[in-house]
Amino acid sequence: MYEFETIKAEIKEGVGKLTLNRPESLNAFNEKMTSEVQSALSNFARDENIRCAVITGNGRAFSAGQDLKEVESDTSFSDSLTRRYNPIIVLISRMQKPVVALINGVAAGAGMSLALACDFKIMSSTAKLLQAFIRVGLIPDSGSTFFLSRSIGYSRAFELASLGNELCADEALKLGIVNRVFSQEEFKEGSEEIIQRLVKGPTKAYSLLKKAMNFALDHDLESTLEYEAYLQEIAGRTEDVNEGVKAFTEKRLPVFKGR
Ligand code: T3D
Repeated sequence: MYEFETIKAEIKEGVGKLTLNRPESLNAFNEKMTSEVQSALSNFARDENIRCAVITGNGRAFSAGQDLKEVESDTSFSDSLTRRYNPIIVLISRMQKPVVALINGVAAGAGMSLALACDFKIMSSTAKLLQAFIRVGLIPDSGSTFFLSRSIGYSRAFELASLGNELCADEALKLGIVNRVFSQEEFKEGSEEIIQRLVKGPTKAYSLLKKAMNFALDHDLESTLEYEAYLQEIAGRTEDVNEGVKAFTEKRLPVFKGR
């Protein structure tokens, strides 16, 4: 357990769980919270005992994005994004383990970007996604243009970003923005089952998988084939591969150690 003011960060049985904890403002990001999220995610990235990271919100929201009460007339948005938000998105993308977003409630603006940056997105059936930026005259940031246009294509991404309408969980699932939707009653158990699958998986392979998939998004087939072969060589030398193959021949489930 790390000590923070605006978030909670705990480590339990291989899971690093970060809970955004400003429920009175729907977990909106103030200066302190962006810096604490950066620290917690850096710790999670370094800690080899953590094999899966989870990000969620306390109360009825995941996060309402930038704390609008902290925005002033001379705010430099470029400075704020470069210094505060962008490092968070990069930390998630580079984290050598799966990062799960547990979207317990509304995720708006940069809160939605944060969820989109995660590798696996689990949403409560009552939660909403909202590209709120345009409602206050801003454009999507913190990776929203990148993740949305890639996951659902330009037309739909443009619609969400330009109209700023709320997207319900079922629509988000249908569009492929999130991976699973659970009712409020099933949310804890359903998400725990997926987290447990990831935490007991071959962590090094997950990390290489993230690299390979991200590479494939903006490279041609031949470069991707070459990069896959390079990464597979690394995967093939892990302890977990030995265990996986041994378990197959012994007709049992593998016990991966993440090494
Ligand atoms: O600085 C930079 O780097 C720029 C970066 C920008 C990135 C961004 O994220 S821009 C987008 C910022 N976010 C928004 O525009 C969303 C604003 N919030 C809303 O639109 C609504 O609150 C929701 C649709 C998310 C939820 O609506 P509802 O009706 O369920 O709740 P509410 O009554 O609006 O909010 C409850 C409380 O949370 C309320 O507090 P109060 O007035 O009762 O004391 C409200 O002010 C507060 N709250 C909600 N969102 C924010 C917020 N306080 C500060 N900042 C917020 N973003």
